[in-house]
Amino acid sequence: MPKKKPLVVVTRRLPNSVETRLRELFDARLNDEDRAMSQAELIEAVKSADVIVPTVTDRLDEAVISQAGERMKLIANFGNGVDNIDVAYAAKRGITVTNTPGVLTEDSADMTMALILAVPRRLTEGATVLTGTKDWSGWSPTWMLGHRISGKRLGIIGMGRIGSAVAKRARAFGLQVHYHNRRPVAPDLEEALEATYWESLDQMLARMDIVSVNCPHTPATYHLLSARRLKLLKNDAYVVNIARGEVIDENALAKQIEAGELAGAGLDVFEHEPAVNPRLVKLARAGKVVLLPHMGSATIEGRVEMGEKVIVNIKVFMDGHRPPDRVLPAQL
Ligand code: 8YV
Repeated sequence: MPKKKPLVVVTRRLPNSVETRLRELFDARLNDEDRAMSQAELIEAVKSADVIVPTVTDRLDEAVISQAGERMKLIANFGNGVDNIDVAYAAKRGITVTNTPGVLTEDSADMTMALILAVPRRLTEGATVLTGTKDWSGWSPTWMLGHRISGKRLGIIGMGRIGSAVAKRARAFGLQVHYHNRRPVAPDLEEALEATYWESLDQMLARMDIVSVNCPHTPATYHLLSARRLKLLKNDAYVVNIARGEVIDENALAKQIEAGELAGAGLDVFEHEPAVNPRLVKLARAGKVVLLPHMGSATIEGRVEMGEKVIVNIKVFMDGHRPPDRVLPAQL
C-alpha cells in the first residue's frame, strides 16, 4: 500500500506554482480565501496536521503549540523571521521549526535602500504633488529640497545577510558604512564594505546620519531602539526599519519626530501590525515619515523561492533527514 501523504496545513494563499507543488507532494490544506487564521483555527490545525506552514500573521505561541496533536512534527515557516513562533517551546515538544533564509535578502535590501532614499529626498511627498488636487506651479530652485545621501554615515543595526546586502548597496550610493552587531563580521567582508564596527550601539547612534534596523526581533532586541537610545540620535538623523516593528519603541520614535528631535523615518514594519500608530500616519501626511505596509520582501520571485524552500524543508524532513533551514532555540 502506498504511504499516506502527510497532512500539511498552509495558513495563507501562496503563489500558484507553490500551491500546485504542495498539492502534488502532500495532502495540502490550502487557504483559498487568504484570511488570517484565528487562534482557534490554528489550534485546530496543529491538533490534526503533520506539518503547519505559518506566516508572520500567525502567532504560534505556547497556547497554540501546547494543543499540538501526536502527528504534529514540523512548523515550516513561510518567512525568515521566526518571532511569530515560540521556537524554544516547540523544541521542548519535539517539534522542529524551519524558516526560509537567503531568498529574500536582495529584495529586502533593495527596499531598505528605497526607504533610505525616500525619506531624505522627499520621494512620496514629491510624488503626491502631481496626483493631488492642486496643479503643480512648476520648478523652483528652492522648492522641495531634501538632503544629500552621498557622504553621509549609515549605521546598520544587525550585519547579517540583509544588513550586509544593504551595506553593499549603500557603498555604491557613497554612504559611509558603520554597523553594530553581536560580533564583528569576517575581516574580508568588513574590508570589502569599508565598514566600521561599533561594539557600543549607544556610541554609534550618536554619530549617525541614517540608522537602518536589520536585525531579527528576539527578546534581546525588543525595543532595542528605546526612548533613551532614540534620544542619542542627532536631531537631523533618519531611522529606517524593514526588520520588525518591535525593535523600535514606536511611540517614542513618533514623539521625537513630532518634537523636531529627529528628522524623519522610513518604516515598512510596525509594532502592532496590521494596526499602524496614528501618530505615524499623521507624520506621514506631514511628509516627515514614509510608511509601507510590510512589503520589504514582496516580489513574486521571492515568494516563489520562499515556497520552494518550505517544500524542500518539508520533503527532507519527511524523508527522515535534517531539513536545511532548521531553526534552533540557541540561534535566537
Ligand atoms: C515576509 C519577513 O513577508 O520573512 C520575513 O521575516 O518579514 C517577510 O518579508 C513574512 O515574514 C512572511 O511570513
